[in-house]
Amino acid sequence: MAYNVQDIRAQFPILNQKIHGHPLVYLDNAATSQKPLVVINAISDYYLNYNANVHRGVHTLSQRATDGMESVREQVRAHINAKEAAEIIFTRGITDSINTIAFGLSSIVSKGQNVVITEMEHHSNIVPWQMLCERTGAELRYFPVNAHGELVVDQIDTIIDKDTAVVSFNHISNALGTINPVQLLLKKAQSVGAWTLVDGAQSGPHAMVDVQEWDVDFFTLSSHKMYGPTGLGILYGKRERLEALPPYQGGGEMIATVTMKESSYAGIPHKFEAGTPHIEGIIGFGAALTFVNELGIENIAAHESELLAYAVEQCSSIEGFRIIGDSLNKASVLSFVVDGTHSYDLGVLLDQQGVAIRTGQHCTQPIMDAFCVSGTARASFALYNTKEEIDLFKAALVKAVNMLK
Ligand code: 7TS
Repeated sequence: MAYNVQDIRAQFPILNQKIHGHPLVYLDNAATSQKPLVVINAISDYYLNYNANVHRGVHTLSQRATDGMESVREQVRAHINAKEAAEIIFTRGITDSINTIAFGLSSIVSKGQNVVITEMEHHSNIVPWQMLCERTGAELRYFPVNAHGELVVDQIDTIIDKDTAVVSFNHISNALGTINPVQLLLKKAQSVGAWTLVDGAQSGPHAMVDVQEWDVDFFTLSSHKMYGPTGLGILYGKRERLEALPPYQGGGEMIATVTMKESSYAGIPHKFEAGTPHIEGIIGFGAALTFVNELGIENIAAHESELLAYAVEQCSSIEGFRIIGDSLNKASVLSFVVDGTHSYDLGVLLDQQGVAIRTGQHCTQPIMDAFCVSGTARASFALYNTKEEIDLFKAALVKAVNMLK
């Protein structure tokens, strides 16, 4: 199927509006993507026709809702090639997924061991590990980043050693766009028997991942960055790893038996899904996955790479324009500063011209510090963006810079 961006845009009515009198140019996709009609319709179909709680009722609506939710679990399994659907846990988001694992490892990681992350992690892949290290006395280590925004892996044999308990890092950086050498890091981590986690927040919408090929222990995705609803994350875990961890939260539906004295827990995935799940979100995410897969993630990635190359070419002529993170291997994130301006001011002036970008630290303060910037302006491209929008973005940026200098 030919990639027809105008047909695709017709699926996203939100894009067809004016902001401050200008056509909306939405370039904040790394924060959250817009939702196509098929997702919105799937959610409204759920509420119009089969809203009920899941795994609880014998009645027909509850059965339909349960079947709908469980069919998405199977869809996600197939999407990332997990061995079984029980290895797919529905969480509240990437943050919730990582906290679930970091909490669960509290009684497994101990003093004398270390936890390895990277300098380009989102705070949600830093703070839970710092908290784990505080609880256990383990040491937190990280891979530094070079001037191109790539991981420096020369010291891999000293950073990951026989005492490494956990290695956790992102597949693609939200602040820089860098695509990390996942298999290199995983192989080393596996050679010392460490637990491994890959944060796929930014790769979900751009790259196909096969968790069995990677042989990773945990992999997490965000629905809302993949054209699905907010408030939903996917946590994949290998059966034996998930079974070895205690549940993160206690409550309904995660138990086998409860007496006034004690409780025993259900098997996976339910052990990690206490309480009523985000049923509408899961149903909507199923529709989002179908949408993305019908377009083809490779086709989407090729379209976005073209947009990134075009944006870089267009913006390079702006005086003082500096890209933060110019690895050759990167996804469609353009993080930049313009010397003599503040990213926040650029963001406000772009918004006044209809262009939505993100500014600031992107919840990645350590990598901002490493680049000695207080923050960046970030344009991130999605499957519905066009070269015409990049022309509007560039024109708006030039105008903003001229106003500020
Ligand atoms: N990890 C990465 C790599 C991310 O990009 C994000 C969100 C998260 C984790 C956290 O996801 P959450 O859904 O649990 O909040 N990143 C961004 C961003 O770049 N701008 O806003 C949110």
